[in-house]
Amino acid sequence: MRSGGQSMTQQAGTLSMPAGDLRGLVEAHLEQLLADAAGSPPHLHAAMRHALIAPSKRVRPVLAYLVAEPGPELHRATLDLGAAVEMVHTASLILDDLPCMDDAQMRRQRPTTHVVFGQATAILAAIALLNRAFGILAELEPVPAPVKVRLAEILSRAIGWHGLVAGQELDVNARRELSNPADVEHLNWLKTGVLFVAVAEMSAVMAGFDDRRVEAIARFARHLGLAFQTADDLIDRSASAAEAGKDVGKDAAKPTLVTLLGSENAKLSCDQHLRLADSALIESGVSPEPLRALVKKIFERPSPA
Ligand code: GRG
Repeated sequence: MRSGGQSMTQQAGTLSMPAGDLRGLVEAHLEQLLADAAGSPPHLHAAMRHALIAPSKRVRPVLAYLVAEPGPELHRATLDLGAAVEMVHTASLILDDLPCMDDAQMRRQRPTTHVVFGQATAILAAIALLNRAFGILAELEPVPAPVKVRLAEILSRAIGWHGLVAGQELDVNARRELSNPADVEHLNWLKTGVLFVAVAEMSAVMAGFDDRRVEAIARFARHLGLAFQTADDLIDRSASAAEAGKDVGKDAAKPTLVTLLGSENAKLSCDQHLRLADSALIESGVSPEPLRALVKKIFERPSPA
């Protein structure tokens, strides 16, 4: 289950950390990686920092760590991998908030990146973060080159024209015509599920899981991602902007599982996905308790950070 034949004692230090402390570790790591941007144009650097080093749950990098359960040998690489996916996620948030997309004013408890730095720099900051994510994967140590190639392939497919980008295109230009909950759930899969699955799958591959365990942890992440998006839609309807740390009510007139099924049925759908996620987690052989604690923390409160 654990990489590099590490003993429980060697693992205990980091893996027994509460998710909040692991989030602190992730944030310190993001700071370190962003130091590489020192010397880039200050306006661009500040925009990347504004978007990336901002209050966030850091669900994806924490997920990466709890799936891999790394020993000392893969500790840094697992943080790198999670940070790479966090950079992609942050890039997607910057783009999603632009006036031509969601036209959002607030994100991660701050004014959105384009509001502070202008649209041109916001777009460039997103491209720079997206680009750096693949550089980080290429530089992972001590990960063998064929494994790094597979990680890059998983990430590229997840965010590309059959993944995140496709989801955003449908969201911007086709969502309003959706009337079937299954179609909405497919959109949720593309916009949110694919990146959850990618980070879990990448982490499992890097940690050396066999195919059966990779499939099970990917299934866990798929159900978690679908539940997460529905919870996000419930927050959009019920939380205040201050609680959510971002604009809310943006989806009130759009088809979501909440607007199509009603809040109560959307909550039932969420619970069903969480049950299926838990079964897959058990099948995966990954220590369930830290991930269950993460799931509990995510779903117990409306605030994103
Ligand atoms: C290829 C970078 C890239 C983007 C292209 C713009 C775009 C396509 C996609 C946007 C997808 C998007 C914004 C999906 C929403 C996903 C979601 C649930 C966001 C909220 O995530 P949290 O709650 O946020 O994890 P924090 O701030 O806590 O990280």
